Formats: sequence, C-alpha cells, structure tokens
Amino acid sequence: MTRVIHTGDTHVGYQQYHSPVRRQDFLDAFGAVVDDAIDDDVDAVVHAGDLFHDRRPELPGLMGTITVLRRLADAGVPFLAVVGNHESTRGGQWLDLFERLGLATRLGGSPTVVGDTAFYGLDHVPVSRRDDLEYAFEPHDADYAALVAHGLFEPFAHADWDTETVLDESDVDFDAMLLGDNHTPDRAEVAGTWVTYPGSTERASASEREGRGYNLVTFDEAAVGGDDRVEIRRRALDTREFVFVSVDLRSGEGEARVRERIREHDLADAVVLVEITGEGDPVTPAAIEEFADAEGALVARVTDRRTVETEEEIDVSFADPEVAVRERIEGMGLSSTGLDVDDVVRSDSVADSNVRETVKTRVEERLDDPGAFVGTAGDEDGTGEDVETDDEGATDEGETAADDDGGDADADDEDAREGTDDDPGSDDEPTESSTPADGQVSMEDYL
Ligand SMILES: [Mn+2]
Repeated sequence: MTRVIHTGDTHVGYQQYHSPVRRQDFLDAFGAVVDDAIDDDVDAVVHAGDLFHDRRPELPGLMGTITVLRRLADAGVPFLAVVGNHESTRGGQWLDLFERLGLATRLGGSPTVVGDTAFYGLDHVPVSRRDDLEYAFEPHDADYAALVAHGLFEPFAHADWDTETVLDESDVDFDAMLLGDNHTPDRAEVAGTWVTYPGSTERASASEREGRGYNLVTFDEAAVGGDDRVEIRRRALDTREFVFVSVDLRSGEGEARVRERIREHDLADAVVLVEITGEGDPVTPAAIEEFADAEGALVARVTDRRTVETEEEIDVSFADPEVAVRERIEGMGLSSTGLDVDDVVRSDSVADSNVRETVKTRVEERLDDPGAFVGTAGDEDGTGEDVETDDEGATDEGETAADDDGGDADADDEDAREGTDDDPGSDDEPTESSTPADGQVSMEDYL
C-alpha cells in the first residue's frame, strides 16, 4: 500500500489583487498541505505543477518554498513533482534546482518508486507540440503505477488533451493519472484508470468558488473494498475567506441597497467580490469598495454587469495625440539635441528620406556644445519604466485580463472558462522578460 498527498496549482508568489497578504496566503496554503503530509506521515507529496505563479518567482516566494520543502525533507517525506505552464522556463526548471538541493524529485519517463507504486511525470506541453509526444515510459516492477501530469485533460471542462490517447499510447499501464492545471477538483474513470484533479490550494480567480483542498490517494489492492486499486479522498484546506455578494438592483434601488446586502456578511479579513445586476440606479464601484474596506474586508472588488443605456448623446472628446506625445516627451527630460532629433523625426516638413541626413547635420552642429547633450529633468531613475509597468509586472508571459492576474477585470472574465487557469499565452513559447523587476532572479542565475 502506498499513500500520497496529491496537490498542485499552489501558485506561490501570486500577489492576487495586488495584495501582499494574498501573496503570503498562497505560500501558507502550500505550507498547510505539507504540514498535513508530515502529520499524516504519508509516503510522498505529489505535486502536479504550477508550484509557482510565474516563471520568475521573487526571492521571498523562493525562500518560503525552500523552507517548506526543507520541512518536508527533514520529515523524510519525498516531494515528487512536474512542471506546469505557469512556471516553465527555457533554461532550466526551478524544480531542477530543488532537486539539486535534495528537496525534490522531478518526475519523468523513468519510474520513481515510492512504497509499491511507480510514479512517472509529464510536464505541461503546449498543444502545438503534443503530436510529437510518444508517451514513452520505461518499465517498472512495482505493484502500481501513476502518471503525474499538467494540462487540461478529458473528460473535464476546458479539456484540450485526450486522456484516452495518453493511456493508449503509454508503454505503462497506469492505475491513476494525478493531474494539475484545472483548478476545479474532480475525478473520473477513463478506460479503467482513475483521473483526478485536486484543484488549486488557494482561490486563484473569482470563479473558484468551492472550498479548496487536496487529494489523499491510496494505492491498495483492497482500496474501497471492491476490486478498485486506487482510492481518492478529498481533504479540505482552511484558506482565505471569500465573500461573494450578488445584488440584483430593482428600479429605484442604488448604492444604499448594495451596502445593505454587503452588510449581511461577515467581511472581516475576507476577499469580498460584489456583482451587481438589475435595473437600479448607477453605482460607483470605488465607493462600494471603500465601504467594504471600512467594514474590515481585506480586499473588495465590485463588478457592475449592467449595460448603461441612455437616450442622451454622450459627448466624448479625444485628446489630441500630438499634445499627449509632446507632454510625454517634455516629461522625459531630453537634452536639447534629443528634443531637436525628435522634432526632425516627427516633423511634417522633413521628408522621410531626408530624416537620417537632417538628424546627422543637426547633431554635428552641436558637437562643440556638451551642454546640448545633457538632459534637463525627468525620471529619477532615468528609465521612465514606472509609467508603463504595473506593479505585478512579475508575470512575464503576457498575461491579460483573461487570465486571473488579480486585476480589476478579473471578476468578470470567467463565465466561459470557469475553474481553469488556462491562460491565452499558455501555448506560446515562454517569453522571458528582458527587463525583470527588481528582486527577481532567473533559473539561469543558478544553473
Ligand atoms: Mn494553475
């Protein structure tokens, strides 16, 4: 008999809603799973990917993770894992670093035997490269076998990976597929093999309404009495309180009604997500969010789903883009030569074919005047980057509002894609940011 905890999608480092408290929550949830594993003396913790929220986790998340993994290793419980789409990097995987530190085993095509079960791994592979997969796994002589994989597998929602194909083409007969990627916990039997997701360990998006937890998986001839060889039980985790408030405003009702509905809940330290529908008066989301904050909420987000229809013409004025560019350039504190070059480049009176020559002439004219090349003002750090990078710039994979990156828009993008964290960029090659935010390190710094 082999008993393991099956978890995944811990998303350590995710600063959801820009809240440092939420960032800590994700690490704490991972710590809670590991503490349960130690208390329970399971044979292993199996992690099915997305240990980290992004490819360049910051040092606090890395150090916190190492502390948790060290605790597990000291208790003699192996940590077996694969790489998810959120954390996959080009140069090497964080998991390899943890393996080198003796804190983890990266599962792959050869068996890692714990007790009487052989574990194999299949990292996330983009759809475009799946046809090339051979599902070649080396043989084992254990009593049971499990495949740990990261992806959206059939028969669950949003699936793009055919489970039967994997099972048919694999050289090994698996008793179970222990999966990650879909944040909604579920299980099913496919061609005699149990297939299961434990779900995320903290709510990584507003669509993840049900309680969080993990799987306790037992490989045993006598599992659940009958001829089943695998027993999957779900255990709950005590995570951050989320309060979902839906308000359907009737005509004549407005902010007062929304506040009344919010007050029906205990908001203390909770993430409060308010959704407004109906016919009533317009409301100001910011005012309601302030109200919830004052009532003790950790974070409050209001989504008004009503389309505002009006008979009146709306008077919209667009700012002159030339003026906007000029203002921005003034703010950059360019030298007089820089300003002159900019003037030539954008001027209507210099033909495009003459720009190069004109710029050369203007710069040459000023070569005797060093002051003409000294900037006048501008950003303290001279980069201007703070204008365009948001404070969650750590996600370097081009995530948009469609992913659950905690922006204001993320409460209302879920309907078609509930419970998954399949971001639109997940099939692309990972894009390494050329300008990592402060405090970030990459795998290449270590390996
Ligand atoms: Mn995930």
